[in-house]
Amino acid sequence: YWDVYEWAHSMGKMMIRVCLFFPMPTWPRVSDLIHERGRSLSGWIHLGGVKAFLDGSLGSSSAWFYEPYEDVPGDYGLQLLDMDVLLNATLESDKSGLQVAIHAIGDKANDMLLDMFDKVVSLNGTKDRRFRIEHAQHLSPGAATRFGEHGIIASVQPDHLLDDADSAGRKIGVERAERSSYLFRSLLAGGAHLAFGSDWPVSDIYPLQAIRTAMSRKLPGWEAPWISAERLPLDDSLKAHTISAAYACFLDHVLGSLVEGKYADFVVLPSTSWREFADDIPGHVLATYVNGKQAYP
Ligand SMILES: *[C@@H]1O[C@H](CO)[C@@H](O)[C@H](O)[C@H]1NC(C)=O
Ligand SMILES: *[C@H]1O[C@H](CO)[C@@H](O)[C@H](O)[C@H]1NC(C)=O
Repeated sequence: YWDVYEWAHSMGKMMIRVCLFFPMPTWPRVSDLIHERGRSLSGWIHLGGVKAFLDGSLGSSSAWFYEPYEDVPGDYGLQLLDMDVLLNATLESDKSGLQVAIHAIGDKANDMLLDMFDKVVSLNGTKDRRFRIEHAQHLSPGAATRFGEHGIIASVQPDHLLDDADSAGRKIGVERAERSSYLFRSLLAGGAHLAFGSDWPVSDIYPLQAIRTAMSRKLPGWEAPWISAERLPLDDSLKAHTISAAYACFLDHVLGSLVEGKYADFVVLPSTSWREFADDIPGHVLATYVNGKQAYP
């Protein structure tokens, strides 16, 4: 779709910045495009890298686990790619300078990726790669700290928690669900780069709601949080949705914080203090500025 975005940009219609990831098998074409045009086609359109899927989702019982689903006996989920094929494509993409993002939801899928990343580093040395694991939703004991070893990005979507909090116990058992699910705080403590996103249109696109979910881990109407120890304070949630999300796209030099030299992309909140904001996260912003210009309302 990059040419569609370019068309929108040429018509002066772009109001959001995009960082595009392409299907992993197309890596030679993405690599050629970047060598020809550079990583930024404009201030609005950035070429990120390549993306692959190692497993499915919890909701469809296709996330890849060590232990079977409680509600589908004998079913461990789906492994969508052969690990040797994935290692080969990752090494090739990585050597050509592309950032690699791979979807993993189940604990086994996440461990297999962490093992594969270890291999890439041992075969091709350390460099600033910013490997991304998309979702990193269920982690085996100890996996959270392995993200930190190679500065891997846990690209997570707090609002998916709202879809799973109620059903995870039925799908994988309460004990497994509670020790493995959406371990945001453990990931940060283990040195992972924690980047928030929405996964829109699968989930709601609204960032303030994602921040609220990461802080409260409560479904509407719930009294108690789901896995209370993994709730994040405001500061960490804000960073995950701003500077760390920019870092996860190699765009933290131009986005993600309000400092001289970066784009003036920001919102005006109705709260009068951070304390007030944290106590009662507003349902709306007063205004949105993009590139220094008011874009909303
Ligand atoms: C990947 O596979 C291709 C085709 O089999 C091979 O030519 C290439 O050397 C492999 N690359 C790596 C990094 O192993
Ligand atoms: C990465 O591995 C390839 C062999 O697969 C080798 O040719 C290349 O020099 C390695 N790069 C680094 C930075 O180690």
